[in-house]
Amino acid sequence: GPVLVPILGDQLSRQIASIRGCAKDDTIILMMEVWDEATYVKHHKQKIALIFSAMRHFADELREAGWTVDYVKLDDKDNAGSFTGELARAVEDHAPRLIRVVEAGEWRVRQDMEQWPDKFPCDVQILRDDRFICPQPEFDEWAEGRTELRMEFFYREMRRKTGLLMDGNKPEGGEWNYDSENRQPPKEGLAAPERPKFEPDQITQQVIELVEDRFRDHFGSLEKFEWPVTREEAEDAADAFFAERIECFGPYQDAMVAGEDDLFHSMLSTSLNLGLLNPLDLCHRAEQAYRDGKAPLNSVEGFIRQIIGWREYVRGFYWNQMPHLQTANELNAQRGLPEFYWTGETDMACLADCIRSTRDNAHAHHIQRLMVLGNFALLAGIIPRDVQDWFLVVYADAYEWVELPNVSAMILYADGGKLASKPYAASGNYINKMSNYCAGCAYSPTKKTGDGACPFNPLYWHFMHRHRDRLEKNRRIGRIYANWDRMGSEKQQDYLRSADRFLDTLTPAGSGWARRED
Ligand code: FAD
Ligand code: DLZ
Ligand code: SF4
Repeated sequence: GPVLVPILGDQLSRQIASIRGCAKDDTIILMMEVWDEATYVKHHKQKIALIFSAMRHFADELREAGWTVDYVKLDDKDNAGSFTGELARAVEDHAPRLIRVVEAGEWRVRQDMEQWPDKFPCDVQILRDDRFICPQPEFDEWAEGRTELRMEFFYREMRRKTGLLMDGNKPEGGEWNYDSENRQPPKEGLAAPERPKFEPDQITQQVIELVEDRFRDHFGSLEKFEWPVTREEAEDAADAFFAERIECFGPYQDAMVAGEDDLFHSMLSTSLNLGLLNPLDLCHRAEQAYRDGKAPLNSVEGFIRQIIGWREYVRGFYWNQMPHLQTANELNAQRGLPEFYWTGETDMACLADCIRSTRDNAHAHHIQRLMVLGNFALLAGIIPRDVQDWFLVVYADAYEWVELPNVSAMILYADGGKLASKPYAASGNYINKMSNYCAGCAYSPTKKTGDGACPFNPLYWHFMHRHRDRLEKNRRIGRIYANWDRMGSEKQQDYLRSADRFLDTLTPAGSGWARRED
């Protein structure tokens, strides 16, 4: 029999290890739209449409290049509904001598995959996903014996390993990290050049109809579907970023402007995670822009750090810390996710705008996820599992390997500080400084307590107060307790009462938003 090569929805590259080295006349590529994957959480409608459309386009690309593709659509009559079920059908149909597959990106799917050798009567080869720059054994070795895993040190190793922005064995420009130059608040009227929008073609339109029909009760809008769905479109999106936006990417990386949904961000995460773009290629292009004098070092270093630093690092961290990362709750957060995360109905202008963008675009940029949506969940003490589900559902770029470390470890400190040196807790002052949200808000960022005070202000002190035992020992945060103690008990009680009063107004989300009830 032939070689059977299953290609999962986030492995859409002709350079993927499972295809490399196969012969076209001796290989059947299997791609499967399955109900289990589309519903293990109730993904944003755009996320499902994006993945199915990109899969269908990739199957066409493979066929045009002469490959044989067995493509199972969601509505095919005999669709078994799961990867393992569909593989069983394909084994029956094609009697392969070998199943050759690249390891799944997520724990859930990898558990299934590891059963395949026992389930099927042929050899099964599970290959490393070499789109990532750091193989897992290398990460595990780096992590071994360290109690705190800090991205910065890992990142330097990756710079040396890839040679990106290196000047011999020194970092380009003398510093490894130019983050201090990447914190400019938005100036009045800050807006970015419009990025290319990709009109849905016939394949995408069909998929959109399928999603409207079969996933009607999932979160999110399909009205504005503009994602790149092919390698060509993704390359166009990257071209536009390197031509028009990378220059300001660095300085305004942490800025937020109401209604300006992507500012100078690359908007390439969906294409990267699907496999339409290669991370190392993008970094080389960024470096070239710097070498050609088209982009400043702080922008280029910042972009490269997000990719060979953060992106590689969270993936290594995920596999290093699973499965307990999924259940970690070191701060013992017990409050259910507020309903407004789904409905957007809140008087807090910053949260309302981030949720609106999330609903309309299946996207919010990093600082919105971290310092608005994430910061609120941290301060309000939302159950990690609820927050994880939300982030996994709502973003078109969300896969558990990248979502979970960012949510559990980065924003919620639920791992007790293995990843982050301190919780990213901030009051309204930070959001006011880095955005124009507060001008249009019912609350005042400068009012500390009582009616009309920005809820982030009392929540911040409520959080610090309730976790004093743990955080006081932290060198990077302990100092703030001197401020707290100086306030005196009347002021302190004022803060705590204001926070409690606000927390009492939160309506927890009903069940059924993130997970199916049946
Ligand atoms: P840019 O700002 O242009 O950054 C360039 C690239 O760097 C991104 O495309 C991405 O691949 C990478 N990157 C940047 N920050 C991170 C990071 N913290 N972790 C991993 N990669 C990073 N990113 C996802 O791809 N999927 C997720 O599910 C996801 N969940 C997140 C949840 C939270 C709570 C937070 C704080 C961040 C999350 N991120 C996630 C990281 C980041 O917010 C997105 O990658 C980014 O907003 C995507 O937009 P962009 O392509 O314009 O990014
Ligand atoms: C996210 C997703 C969805 C919604 N649907 C599918 C699908 O039907 N078929 C598929 O191959 N992949 C899908 N995916 C992406 C997978 O969940 C992704 O490949 C996992 O990360 C594998 O670990
Ligand atoms: Fe957000 Fe507070 Fe500013 Fe309102 S005042 S936009 S709630 S930070």
